[in-house]
Amino acid sequence: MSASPSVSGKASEAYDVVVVGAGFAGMYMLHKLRGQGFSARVYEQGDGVGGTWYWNRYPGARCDVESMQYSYSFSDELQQEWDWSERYAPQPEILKYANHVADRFNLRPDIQFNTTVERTDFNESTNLWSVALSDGKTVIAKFVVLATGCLSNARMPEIKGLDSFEGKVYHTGHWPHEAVDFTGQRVGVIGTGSSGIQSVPVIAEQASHLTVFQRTANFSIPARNAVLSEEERQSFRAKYPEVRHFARVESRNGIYTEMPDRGALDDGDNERRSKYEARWNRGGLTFMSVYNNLGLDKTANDTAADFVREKIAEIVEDPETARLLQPTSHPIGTKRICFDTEYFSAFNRPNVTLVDIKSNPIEEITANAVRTGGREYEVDALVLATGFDAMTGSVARIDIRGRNGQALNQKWAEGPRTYLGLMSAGFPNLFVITGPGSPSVLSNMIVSIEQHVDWITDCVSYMRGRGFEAMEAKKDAEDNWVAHVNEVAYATLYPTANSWYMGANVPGKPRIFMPYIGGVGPYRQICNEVAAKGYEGFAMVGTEQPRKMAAS
Ligand code: NA7
Repeated sequence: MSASPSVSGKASEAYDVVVVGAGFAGMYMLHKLRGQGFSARVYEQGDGVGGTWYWNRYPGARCDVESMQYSYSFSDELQQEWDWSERYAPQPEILKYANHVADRFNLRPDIQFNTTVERTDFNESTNLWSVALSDGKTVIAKFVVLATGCLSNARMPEIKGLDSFEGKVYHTGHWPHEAVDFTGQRVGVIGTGSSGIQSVPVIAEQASHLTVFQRTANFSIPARNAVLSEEERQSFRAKYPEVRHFARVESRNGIYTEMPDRGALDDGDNERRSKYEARWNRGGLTFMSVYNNLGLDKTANDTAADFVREKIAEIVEDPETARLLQPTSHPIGTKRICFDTEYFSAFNRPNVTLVDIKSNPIEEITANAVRTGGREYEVDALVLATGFDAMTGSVARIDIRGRNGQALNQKWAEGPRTYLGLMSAGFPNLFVITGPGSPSVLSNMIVSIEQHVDWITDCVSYMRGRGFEAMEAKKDAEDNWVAHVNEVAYATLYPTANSWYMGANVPGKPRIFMPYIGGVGPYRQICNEVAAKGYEGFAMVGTEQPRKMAAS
């Protein structure tokens, strides 16, 4: 790896760009930077690529965006040659795809695995970052890109006695690489978000008994997963130009689907019901886009929520279990809606019990049981499907020091502050991919990742071409953006839910609606306009003059 002329001579290793993480964001970032002649090095804490799909190996793990869309678009050869086997790809297949991409584009030589970035400091006199690694080395970089993922910091719940449990404890977000077989075991699952909802039906088939500990009932729509035929793949591939264009430019969530043109209350009861029924039967993520106001108007939202609650009551045979499974704590869609395969019907099995830990919180975990409501539920193994310190958790694990030695964790103590979700004032040349303040987790992540990577690459190429040494978000631009992110969020129902979007799942985390809800298409347009105006809202450091960096 040759260091670029602009950063060489400062340390044993120096790069134009250090990228943190080798998930889908880090891999594409590396590919794109190399294509522009930048020297780049990726550090990845795991021993393989894939990011969230490397860690989340729990039973039933599957993407909730259709596989033909949850895939890179930057290479037409890649999207034409890869055969997705199912409508929603299972985790092992997505991980195989990530490995295929790493091999196909020869990314591995520039990725250092089993290495955590522990600390990074900005040097104001040289405008360079020093990056301290878990292997004891420090490398120098002009730019640091945090491709650390939004759902990669698995969160252990604080439950009394958890350490004293003598059986095996698994977190869905940190699942072992070898297969886990629960056959003949009494298993307890704590948590009923997407990970719990996907894993429960699979574990129920193996376990002698499964006890599901539910704090908050969740809305879930049938995924209607199915094998993809060659004809289906071919017809989708043929329309890729249209699909990708729509997802990037026109959509709100990075997904190719119909755009609703009316609100839920514009239809009569029968018409509305038949539309919900059709979406329920179609399955998947488009349920919420049957109408254009489900995320905005509580009365409209109630019509969709009531429909799903009725469905749950129809599926679940025991009325008390059905009642507990019917979500009432939040409007539908304001916590990430789930997609399942036989989740609710799993509770009709004689070997599955639902325990309400909202009314009776877990008192203690003992050596072999979970105690709640004065009763002990004996289990041989515990599955913690308790989620993540989402969006900011993985960034917070790195000690990032910007101007004047300021810690990013300190700056973000009251909640993340960014301009466009891409940069934070006081931290020059430090980019975040799909960070807080960008559409991120409210979108098809790969669409948003590609947009950020392309924008960042254009930006550093622009700086190289003009000889700028550093770039930094201006404070007023950041303040305005944070205000805008809040304004659009609070015009919706989303902030009314105690969701991980709000940081509400982590005790003590500030309650801020973190992603940008303004939509993928409008957000891209804003980013493009900022760039077209010479990176409006960013301060460039250094005199504008053509200078050479690597390969320029
Ligand atoms: P989520 O969606 O954050 O779900 C976590 C679940 O665990 C949720 O039901 C929580 O209840 C529950 N939880 C968390 N902490 C506790 C404690 N201490 N005690 C009991 N129950 C607890 O994480 P997932 O991994 O399922 O999904 C994350 C995203 O991945 C998902 O949205 C998709 O985008 C993919 P709560 O709701 O907080 O009451």
